[in-house]
Amino acid sequence: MPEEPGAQSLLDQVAEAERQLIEAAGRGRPDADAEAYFDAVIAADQKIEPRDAMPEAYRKTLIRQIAQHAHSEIIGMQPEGNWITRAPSLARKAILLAKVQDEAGHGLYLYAAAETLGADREDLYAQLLSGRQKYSSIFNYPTVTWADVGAIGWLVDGAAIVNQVPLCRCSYGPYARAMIRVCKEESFHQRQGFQSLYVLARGTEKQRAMAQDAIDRWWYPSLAMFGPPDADSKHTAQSMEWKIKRYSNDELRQKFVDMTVQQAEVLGLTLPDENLQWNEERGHYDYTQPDYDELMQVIKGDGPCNRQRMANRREAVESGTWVSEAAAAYAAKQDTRQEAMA
Ligand code: FAQ
Repeated sequence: MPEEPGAQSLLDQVAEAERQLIEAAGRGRPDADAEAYFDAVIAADQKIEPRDAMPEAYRKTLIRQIAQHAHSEIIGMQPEGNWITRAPSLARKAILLAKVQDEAGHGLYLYAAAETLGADREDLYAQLLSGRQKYSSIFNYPTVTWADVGAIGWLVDGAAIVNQVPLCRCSYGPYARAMIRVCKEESFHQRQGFQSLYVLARGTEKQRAMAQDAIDRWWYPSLAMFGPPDADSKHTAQSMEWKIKRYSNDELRQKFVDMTVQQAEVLGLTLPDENLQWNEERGHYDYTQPDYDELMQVIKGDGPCNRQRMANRREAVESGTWVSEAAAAYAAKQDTRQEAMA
């Protein structure tokens, strides 16, 4: 029981408060019981927080996934960034600028979440540049027309939301909390993509054809974003046991197909799959699987734009070094001034 502070001197009260804090920090989290504590938190659908003991493999899996996710957001700025100077109107340009800026923000929340696991941000950047850590396959495809920006918003952000909404319930607190804001913003991104394609689909014949061509090219790479089929997914079973992932790759892919077919009907555009058909028995649409050999090739670095994306990233780091050096020098100067004034 905590003691009443009444009769103690102030310093005694501080010492007692410190003792109680140490006792509380130890309570329920003794080293010997760390594994049982982790299992109990996962079983109770509670959150593991940075202060909690966790299996090393859980920590490593989270760093791998969160880092890959963060890199995807940062590299993902490139395909759409390609159209900022060529957006067809001031309004479209402002929307696209805001969207690309949001992706940078998502990258920052995610790098911060990885840091809570003990990862070093500079090290994560270095691993991206050396190719040891990956980013989503989808950002290795080119954006050749303006309609590709709409298709990315509708299909790529649409797939990202289907994948990421369950991550809001991920067992690791900082990742789950970051995902809540990310998902709200992705939802806006998806709608702007849909709206942009909706306008093109009701424009001239050329505009409609451009929108259809973009969907034809982005459909299968978007399906591949969900990862290899469950039978070949090496991490899914363990990640689901740890409640990092809540659904398998194939379950999420199916959810995305079911949702998107109906939206394509509203757009009045066609998804490029002759086998798309409602299956009454399964209660889902049947569809043609993406080419998983192509996915593996793209992941390995052999997609249409892998080299270009990495070269741009390297160039951005090199040409931006003077900015971060100047910012660090300015911050150090401010600290020195404040210390002198204190
Ligand atoms: N691309 O055993 P699994 C966005 C790798 S953000 C590249 O199934 P897991 C927003 C996988 O890492 C898009 N690699 O793995 C936006 C593993 O490799 P490793 C990014 C892939 O982790 C929109 C190996 O294959 N989203 O779009 C891919 O259980 C517009 C075996 O696979 C996330 O990162 C792939 N498509 O499941 C931004 C979401 N698929 O490390 C800008 C979080 C698989 O063993 C513009 N991540 N791999 O060498 C996840 O949900 C999961 O990590 C999966 C993969 C579902 C991606």
